[in-house]
Parts: sequence; C-alpha cells; structure tokens
Amino acid sequence: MVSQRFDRQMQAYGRWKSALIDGIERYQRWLDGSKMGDAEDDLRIYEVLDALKADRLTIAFVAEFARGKTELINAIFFSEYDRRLLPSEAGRTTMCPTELFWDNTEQKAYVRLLPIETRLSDTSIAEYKQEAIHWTNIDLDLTSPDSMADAFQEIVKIKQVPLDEARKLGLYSDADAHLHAQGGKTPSHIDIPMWRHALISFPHPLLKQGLVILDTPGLNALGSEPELTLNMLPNAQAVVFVLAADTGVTKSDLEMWQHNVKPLRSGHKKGLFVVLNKVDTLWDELKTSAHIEKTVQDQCQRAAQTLGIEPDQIYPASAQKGLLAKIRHDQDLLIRSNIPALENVLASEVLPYKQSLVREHILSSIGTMVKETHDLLASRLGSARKQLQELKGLSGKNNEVIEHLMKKTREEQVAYYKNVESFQGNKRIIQEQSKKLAMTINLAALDELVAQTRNSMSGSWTTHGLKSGMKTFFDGISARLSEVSEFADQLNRLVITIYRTFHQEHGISEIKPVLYSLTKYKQEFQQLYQEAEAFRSSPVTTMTEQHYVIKKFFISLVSHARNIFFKAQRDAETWSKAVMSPLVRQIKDHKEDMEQRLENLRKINESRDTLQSRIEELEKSCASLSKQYAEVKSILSIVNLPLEVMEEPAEATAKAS
Ligand SMILES: Nc1nc2c(ncn2[C@@H]2O[C@H](COP(=O)(O)OP(=O)(O)OP(=O)(O)O)[C@@H](O)[C@H]2O)c(=O)[nH]1
Ligand SMILES: [Mg+2]
Repeated sequence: MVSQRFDRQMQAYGRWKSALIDGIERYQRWLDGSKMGDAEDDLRIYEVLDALKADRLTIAFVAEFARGKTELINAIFFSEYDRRLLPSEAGRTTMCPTELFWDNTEQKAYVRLLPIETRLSDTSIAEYKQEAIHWTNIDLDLTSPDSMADAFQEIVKIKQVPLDEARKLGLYSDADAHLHAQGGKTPSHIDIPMWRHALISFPHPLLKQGLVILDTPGLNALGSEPELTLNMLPNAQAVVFVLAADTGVTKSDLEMWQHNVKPLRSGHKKGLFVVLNKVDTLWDELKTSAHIEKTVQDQCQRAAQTLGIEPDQIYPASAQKGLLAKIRHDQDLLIRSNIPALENVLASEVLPYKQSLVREHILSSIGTMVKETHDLLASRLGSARKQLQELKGLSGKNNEVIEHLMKKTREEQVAYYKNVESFQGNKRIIQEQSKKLAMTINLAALDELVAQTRNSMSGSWTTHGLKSGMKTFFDGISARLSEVSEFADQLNRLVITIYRTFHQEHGISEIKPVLYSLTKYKQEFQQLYQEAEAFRSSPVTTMTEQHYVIKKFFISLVSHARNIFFKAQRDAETWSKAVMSPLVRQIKDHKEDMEQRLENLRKINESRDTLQSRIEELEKSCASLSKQYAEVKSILSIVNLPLEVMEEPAEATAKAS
C-alpha cells in the first residue's frame, strides 16, 4: 500500500510540471519562429527546462538516535514490501546519512557507499557524488526483498579502529572520552561507522517522480558532518523532526532542536514537521481510550511548550504500528497509528510549498522575459491598431490632407532618428556601467576575504577562532554587498530615466525595465549567517575533534558563500546584457512602424485603390498579433496554476488515540 494521499499529490504536482514544461517549450518554439528572442534568451529557457526536468523534492528526517526516523520512513514510504525494508533497531542503527531516490540517468537500482576514510580529504560529499569510482557499489535484486534488506544492512555497519585513527577522522576527541570509557578506562579501539554516506537508488513510484528521502543517523551526525547542516538540510523542502513518547523531550533532543533544526527554518516557517512517535507505548489496555487520548494530547502539549511551538504543530504517531498495520492490512490499527493523518499533512503542505519554490524559480529566471514578450506584443498590437485607425480615417480625404500627413510623419521621423542617436550613447553608458557592476561582485575579492579570514583565525581552528573568523567574514561580505547595492541603485535610476524619457518623447506604450536587485542574495547570506551561527554555538561542535570539524565547516561555509556570490554575479551579467533589450526592440519596432506608415501614405497618394487592401492587411496582422498575445498570456497563467485539490478519504484525517 503506497502512501495514497502523498502519491496522488505527487502525481498532481507531476502533471503541473509537465504542463509547465509543455508551455515553456511552446514558448521556446514560438520565440524561435517569431525571431523575438536572442541567444541569451535561448540559454535561459534551456536552463529552466533542464532544471525542471531534473527537479527533486527532498524530505529529511532528523532526530536523536532511536526516536524512530527509519521506522517512520519504512511505514510511510516502503510498507508495500511487506517487511521492514530499512534496518531499524533498538539503540543506534543508521550509521551514515542515507539518501533514497531514483537514479533517472542510470535507470538502475543500487546501494552506493562512500568509505568513512574520505573524511580525510577536503573533497565534499557533493563533489564525491560526481565520481563513481570512490563509491562501493552493490546492485539491488528487486525480485528478492530478502537480498535487498541484506544490502541495506550495509548502512548500519561499523568497524573498530585505534583511537588515533578515529581522532584523525574527526570522530573522537578527548572530550568524548566518557562516552567510550569501558570500566572507567579509555579503550584502545573504538567503533566508528564504516561508511560516510549512502546513496540508494530504488524504483519506488514516489522516488521515480522525483522524491528524495534523506535519513540521518542520530548520534552527533550533525556535529561531525557540517555538509549535512550547511547544505543537505537547508536544501531539503521539508524536515521531519522526530521525538519519542517513551522518552519525552530529553536534553539532547532539545539541544538538537535549538541548534540544528529550528535555525533551518528561521527565514520561513514552512516545511518543518515535528512528530511525537511511539505513542503506542502509551496505549495502556487498562485505561479508557479517552484517557489515553488525553495522555497523548498532554504529551504533545508539554513537548510543544519545551520546543517553543504550538501544540497543533506536533503530530502524534506510531511508526511501528503503522508499518505493522499496513503489512497486515489492518485498517483500524492503521488509523490508530495516525500514520495516514501524518501522510496527509506532509502531502498537503510539502507539495504546494515545493510548487511555490519552483514557481518562484521560473518567474525569476524567465518570468521577466515572457513578460517582456507580452509587453512588446501589446505595444505592437497598439501601433498596428493606431495605423489601422489612421488609414480608415483617410477614406474620402483629398491629396492635400495626405501630403500634410506625410510631411508630419517625416518630421516625426527626423526627430526620432536624432533621439535614437542619443539613445545609443546612453545605451553604451549603461552597458559599461553594468559591466562594472558585475565586476564589483568579484569572486577574486571574495577569495581575498577568505584568505583574510583564515589569517584572522590565525591558525586556531577552535570555536573561539571560528567566532572571530566568522565575524571578519560576514562583516566583509556585508560591506561588499552594501557597496554593490549602492552602485546598483544608481544604475537602476539611470535605466528608469532612459526608458521613461524615450516613452514620453515619442508617445510609445510604456514598458517597465527590469531592475537589478540584491535583496535575494542578501537574504541568502542572512540565512547562511544564522545557520553558521547556530552551528558555531552548538554544543555538538565541541563533542568531536574540533580542529577537524571546524576546518570542514569553514570549507563548507566558504563554498556556500562563493556559490551565492557566483549566482549574484552571473545574474548581474545576464541582467547587463538584457536590461536594454526591450527598449531596443521597441525602438526598432517604432522605426519600422513609421517607415510603414510613410510607405502607406505614399502608395495611397499615388492610387486610392491601395487604401482598402492596406486596411485588410492591417486587420489581418492585428488578428494574428492578438492571437500571439493570448498565447503568451496563457503561458504566464500555467505558472500561476494551483495544484489540483485532492479529495481526502474521510477516515484518513482521524486523529490518533
Ligand atoms: N514501540 C514503538 N517502537 C518504535 C516505534 N518506532 C520505532 N520504534 C523502535 O525504536 C527503535 C529505533 O527505531 P529506528 O527507526 O531505528 O530509530 P532511528 O531514529 O532511525 O535511530 P538511528 O538510526 O540510530 O538514528 C527500533 O527498535 C524501532 O522498532 C514506534 O512507533 N513504537
Ligand atoms: Mg535510523
């Protein structure tokens, strides 16, 4: 039994995405045919289509060990195999972050494992993913659930290494000694995970539609693998934080929540779910169901208070009973486990949220371009209609009137040409200045700042060194962004003036220029700063070998910041190439328009017979422009289409008792 609600919502999302891809492809063909686009536009459309086709939705499960993360994943997504597919046991089980997805490129089911020793290199997991050679591959036999479950056992494997080796890998520090002490003594060897990261490609219907599940190991994984905190979790569209009813909110649950989970969603409130799992441990058969219900509600209330959230943000559930109920097809137990209600919440919140993110991306990358085409078509339609009116007004008029009109149009034309000359001058200025803008957002300058930060940490890779280092780093970034912002504001003002003047002087319909804004990047830096700050002050940072973790953390932080800078710079470059294009096209259109009007008048002056045929031609072109205009409008409307609302089975919304 696949999670039906989730599956249906995922399908609705898939349909919306296909319609969108179709619409954009139609637009691409149309742009090609009408010769309205340029190479830059082509590239942008191509990139958007590529991103849409590779688009994925990630749900990450985060919690202390043994809260039931893996069991929840088994119950929600993998019950149809009639067994517990991913290993879930008492105590620590999942030893490395595990990504479940479907590899569309290779179209193959496998488990791939990255050896723990790769922690010694500076290469990130994201980079390792590009190099298959470093991963141990196990092909999955889909016909045998037993052999699949065996293969999945790899992700729980551990091995014994001497203390020194664990220290070198950043998995042991003297501060952890008490955790490993045996009979009051520090052992000579300790257990460490065998693998650093696992990738599982699996042809599950939801995974095939682009869903990615990220299961994380409980014990201090967030402290020892900064890439999880800085990249993987912030990039997930939803994070499920799991508590257990048999333990309540412990000190370590709370620390994890405050330092690693809550900051992930500090910028926006969406996509964070808290599950109170194992409520079956409260199912005391000697008590009434009303009493049990109240105990569950009280626990949720207390947990909410401790975490500082609303009680209705906590979803009580029993993953284990949910899985059992699905395997045994026991509907009553399934409802009681509350797993269907949890699936409903995930489906109805995560997918529309994901859709809004995709929509935002489309609008920011090609939205303005489509809008420009739309405005330009409106302007063409406007001038064609004006010409038509002018010609219709000419019937029955004598030569004198026509000659007067010709004279007036020629004068207009001369004035126009003069203005176009001065426009060319302005255009050059904008081009030079916007190139300068892209240069101000300079990656080399960022690298200088990184070097300076390293110096300010003066070789002390400690929490204290990191504190002063991060201050230097973020202060430097903020100073640079203010400089760029000021420059961009000046440039934007200039662009607005040039557009406005031209429109006013020639009575052409107004098109608003696209302005360059740094707001998005400033927000991303703010978010990065908050995540970094939470990580820096987190007690888990002190639990492992600091030197190792802090160095890794710093590398991740810099690569993230570099990425934001890179995007800002690339956008500035694209913007600088495109900012004047709508006006340039409009100027060209208006020039042709005036020439056409003169030509009309000349012909009509020679022979009145041409008047009617010109009117007919213009009527035809007005009709064709109207059609194109409607088409472009329809593309804009697909982007804004909401997901189809799904009917919910009534029983699925029942609450746990
Ligand atoms: N009674 C009860 N036990 C559960 C429930 N969910 C999980 N468990 C048990 O709790 C233990 C831990 O579950 P896991 O899914 O391995 O926990 P985890 O959060 O993935 O732990 P790590 O992988 O170590 O981080 C297992 O023995 C599960 O069978 C539940 O709803 N009720
Ligand atoms: Mg687990």
